[in-house]
Amino acid sequence: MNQHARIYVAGHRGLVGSAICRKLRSLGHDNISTRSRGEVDLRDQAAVNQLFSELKPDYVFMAAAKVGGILANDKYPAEFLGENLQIQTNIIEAAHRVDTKKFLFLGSSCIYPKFAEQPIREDSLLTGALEPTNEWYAIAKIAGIKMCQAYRKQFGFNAISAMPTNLYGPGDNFDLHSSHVLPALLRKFHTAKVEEQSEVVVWGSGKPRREFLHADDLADALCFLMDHYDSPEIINVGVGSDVTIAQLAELIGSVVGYSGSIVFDQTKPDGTPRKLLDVSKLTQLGWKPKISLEAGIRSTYQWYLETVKS
Ligand code: GFB
Repeated sequence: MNQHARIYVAGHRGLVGSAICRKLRSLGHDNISTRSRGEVDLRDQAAVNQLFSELKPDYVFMAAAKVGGILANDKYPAEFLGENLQIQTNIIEAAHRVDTKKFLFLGSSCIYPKFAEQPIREDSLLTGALEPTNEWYAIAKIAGIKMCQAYRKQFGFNAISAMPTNLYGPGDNFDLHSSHVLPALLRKFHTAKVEEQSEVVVWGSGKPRREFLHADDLADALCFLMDHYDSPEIINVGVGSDVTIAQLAELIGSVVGYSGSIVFDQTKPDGTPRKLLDVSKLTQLGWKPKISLEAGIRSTYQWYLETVKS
């Protein structure tokens, strides 16, 4: 991507989109376009076509999606399936129509089978049943991958698909009902410390393992892939190691400075037991993450204190 290339970042207000914009600006890109939800409804094909005929982007980062944690996925299956299908189908078609040079689609590690062999290789896709709590979102994301492959096969459209592991960072959603585990626990531990509560409730058994990638590392990887990856095959983006939810809770407790106890609410779902990505394909291309989990949690907590609380 040259520095004056026309770049459209879909979903720029979200965790991933905002990180991509920060990264692109830091690399000196000066022609980045974004649109808020109020300006363009990405579920509306006519509005999306109109936007693309105005912008005619050379590069598109497709980070717009309906996302959420384990309970939100389970509670709103229609939106997680339907809205994601609409948004991604509209954007892929519109980008193809205006001859976008390169298109990057973002999937998720939940596209892989619930009991995939660990660490999960890219070729595990569609080899087994999905985790029921997020199968709706996963099916939409699998359809997005297939759309990219279909447009490449039929029209020569240069679309690539990256599969990030669980993400966190500044700009995350801290709402306790719809968020992912890491921001939820930061908020719960912070509240417990400030209100001097004797315990923090963590959902599930604490035994599931998750891999966490900072959004700034993801954005760095995505810019790298735009420049160095051209293949219909999906590519994993992760850190290559994981922790149990109980270990994550301990770590967050120590970063926040909370000294009470942790209790597990086993009436809440665990979800997939483990989803550690095999990142050897990306590592071989020459990319590695830079932000450790502890440093990333510290800076995200700082952001939470400065932004959300104020
Ligand atoms: O991050 P999370 O909501 O989603 O939950 P998934 C991860 C694990 O943390 C689960 C536990 O075992 C949760 O039960 N957990 C413990 C909590 N305490 C909490 C809490 O307070 N809030 C939340 N949210 N979880 C998501 C999918 O699955 O992974 C998405 O739902 C997406 O579709 C994302 O694919 C990558 O990791 O289970």
